Amino acid sequence: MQLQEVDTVQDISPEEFYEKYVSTRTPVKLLNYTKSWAARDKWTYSFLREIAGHHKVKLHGAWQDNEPTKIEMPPKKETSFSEYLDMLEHNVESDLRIFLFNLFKLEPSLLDDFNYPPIMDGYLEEFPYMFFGCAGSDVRLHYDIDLSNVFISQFGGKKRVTLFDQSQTKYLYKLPFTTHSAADLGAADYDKYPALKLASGWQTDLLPGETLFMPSGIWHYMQYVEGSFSLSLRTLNPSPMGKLQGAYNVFVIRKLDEYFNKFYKNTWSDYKLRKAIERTNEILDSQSVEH
Ligand SMILES: O=C(O)CCC(=O)C(=O)O
Ligand SMILES: [Fe+2]
Repeated sequence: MQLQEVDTVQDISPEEFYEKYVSTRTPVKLLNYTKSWAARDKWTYSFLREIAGHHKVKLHGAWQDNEPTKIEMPPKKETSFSEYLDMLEHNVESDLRIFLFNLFKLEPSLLDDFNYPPIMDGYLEEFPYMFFGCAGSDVRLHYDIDLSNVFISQFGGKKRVTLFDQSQTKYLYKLPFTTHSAADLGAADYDKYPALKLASGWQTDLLPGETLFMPSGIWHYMQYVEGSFSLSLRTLNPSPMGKLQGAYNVFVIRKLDEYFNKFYKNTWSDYKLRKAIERTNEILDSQSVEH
């Protein structure tokens, strides 16, 4: 794999941002996106414990323990949010994560601590999601099914992000009817997934106070190097075709996958994994013939 560092910018006008990063679908780290947010300094572990520690939260385990082609993950256990935040703060090594957490439904006052920076239009303001993970946990390689653009701002500790644009899909063992890869990038098995070696993308360590812009359709793999959490704000794909494709993925492709999973169970999973490997390896073979 060839991985380059992501660009970093302090301040940027919406026009320049659009031209350089949105239209070219290039990721970039924004150091001042959260500059005016109270959350930037306020959202410490002790503050979150104080305000929301009493809530019960559902924790998910390692995605690798799921069947490789099954995307939906049932929770593994339930604890108090406070107990979980202690684990993050002390960098306890564990697979436990919380994803797509709308903490603001439980504690709406937290909504006052951030805004939607006008670097781009079209924010999906009903869905300000949070993601939490213990040191050592990871998020499998995927791109977001709705094809939205993501601004993901980091709190509490370090997260390593590996990114690939859509041109690399051919090397990434995409499972049919999903937006996920079959491969585990954290423990890449090049015997089983040799084409991964040909993929080129980006890698960066996201630190507290930094925001990563992930353009629509970009593949991302996240490693929680330290216990940490993020707030992810989304904007809709600006092009009508992109919106349509996003809606089609969510309402048609995902539904079909759920349906086949239910009725064909293992046969369906085996088929998807076989196809992911076959398709990618065919590309690999055709390339070695060309060389
Ligand atoms: O950081 C995470 O835990 C996952 C974030 C993610 O996949 C997203 O914001 O789309
Ligand atoms: Fe994602």
